[in-house]
Amino acid sequence: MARESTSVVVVGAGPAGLTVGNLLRRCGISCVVLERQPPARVMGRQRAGVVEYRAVRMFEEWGLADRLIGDAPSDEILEIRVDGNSRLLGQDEGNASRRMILCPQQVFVRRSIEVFLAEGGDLRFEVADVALDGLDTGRPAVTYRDGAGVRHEIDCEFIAGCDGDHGISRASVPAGVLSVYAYDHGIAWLSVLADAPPPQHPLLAVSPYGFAGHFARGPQTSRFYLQCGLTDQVPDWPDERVWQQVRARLGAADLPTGPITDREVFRLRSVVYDPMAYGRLLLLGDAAHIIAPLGGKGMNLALHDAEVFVRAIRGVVRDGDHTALQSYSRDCLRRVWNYQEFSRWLTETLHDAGDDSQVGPFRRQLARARLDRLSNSPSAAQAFADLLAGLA
Ligand code: FAS
Repeated sequence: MARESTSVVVVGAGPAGLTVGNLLRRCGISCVVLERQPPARVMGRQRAGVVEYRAVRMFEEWGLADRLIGDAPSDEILEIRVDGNSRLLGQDEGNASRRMILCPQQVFVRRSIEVFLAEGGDLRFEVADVALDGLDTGRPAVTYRDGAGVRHEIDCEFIAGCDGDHGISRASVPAGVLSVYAYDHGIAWLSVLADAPPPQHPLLAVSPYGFAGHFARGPQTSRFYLQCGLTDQVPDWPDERVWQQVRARLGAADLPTGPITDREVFRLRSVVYDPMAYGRLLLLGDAAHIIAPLGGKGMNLALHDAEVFVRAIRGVVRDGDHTALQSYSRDCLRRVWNYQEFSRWLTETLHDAGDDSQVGPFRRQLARARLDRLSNSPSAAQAFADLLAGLA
C-alpha cells in the first residue's frame, strides 16, 4: 500500500472536479484529482454547451477565462419560437452585454485538464475501487487501486465529492443523513447529436407537435432535443422521423440536416440532496443535484459549487476560518433551488404551451400568457435574462 498526504482529494474529473483542482492550485493548496475513466472518455463526453455569464465572470476573476473559454463563441440572445414565430430574448441596449459562452462541455473539460496539468496538477486517470474512510474524523483518507493494480492510500483534510450522480462519494454518506428531494417532470426527450449546422442563437421551440430545442455543440455540430412519448425507445425514432419532426416543430421546412452521431431517450428528472456535506466530505455538482437541461444550468451549478468549495477550504487551510465551510451547503443550495425553480418554470411553460394533450387547454393558455409576458413586459424579460445569465 503506497501512502501519501495532501490537503484535498478530489474524486471525479468532470467540470466540478477540474474547476476545484484549478482554483485550489491558484490558492496554493495541494490536491490530488482521481478519475476512473481514461482521458479520451472524459474529454469526449458531449453534454452541456453553455457557460453562463456569472461563470464567465468567475473565471475572469480567477485569471482563467482566456485559457478555458477565451476564444469560444458567445451570445446574449435566446430564441423562443412559438408555432414558427420567433421571439428573441436577450439584453436590452440599456444593459452591459452579458454574453453566455457557447462552449461545449467536452471542450471545457479538455481545456481544464490542459490548464491543470500545465500548472503541475496531480490528475490520476483510470483509478479503481475508490473508497472514502474516516469522513467524520479530522483526517479522512481515500484508498484506490491504480492501473497497475497497486493500492494507494491518501490521507487528507477534505474530500471533494465530484463524481457525479453515480459516484462513490454520495454513496459513502451513512443512510439517513441526506434528505432527498426528487421530482419526475413526466416528460421524456429524445436527445440527438448530429453533424448539422448549429442555429444562429440557442433555440427553444413550442409547437402543437411538442417541444423541440436546437443548440450548438461545435462549429458544425448540433444538439437537438425532441419531446417524445413516455414509453418511446430509440428504435421508435429513425432518422426520417427525427428530421420530419425537427423541421415541423422548428417551423423550418428547409432546415439542413446531417449524419446523426448519437441519440438517446431519457426522462426529465430533478433531484437535490441536502445537506451537501458530511464531516470532511463535501458534495459538488451532479453528486449533489440533478437538474433538467432546460435553462442550461447543470454544468453551471457544478462550477458555482466549485468556487464556493474552494473559498471555504481556503478559509480553513490558509486563514483558520471555518465560517464559509460551515455555510457551504446553505450557500450552494440557495442557488441550486433558485435554478431548479427556473428550470422547472421553463420546462413547464415550453411543454404546456405546445402539445396540450397531457395538461389540457387551460394550462396551455397559462403557458402562452407567460411567453407573451416575456415578450411584452420589459421587467419580466429582464428577470428572465438575469436568471439566464446567473445573476439572479
Ligand atoms: P460529471 O458527471 O460531469 O463528472 C463526474 C466525473 O466523476 C466523471 O468523469 C466520472 O467518470 C467520474 N467518476 C464517477 N465515479 C467515480 C469514482 N468512483 N472514482 C473516480 N471518478 C469517478 N447541463 C447543462 O447545463 N446543459 C445541458 O445541455 C446539459 N445536457 C446534458 C445532457 C446529458 C445527456 C447529460 C447526462 C447531462 C447534461 N447536462 C447538461 C448536465 C451535465 O452537464 C452535468 O451537470 C455536469 O456534467 C456536472 O458536472 P460534474 O458534477 O463534474 O459531474
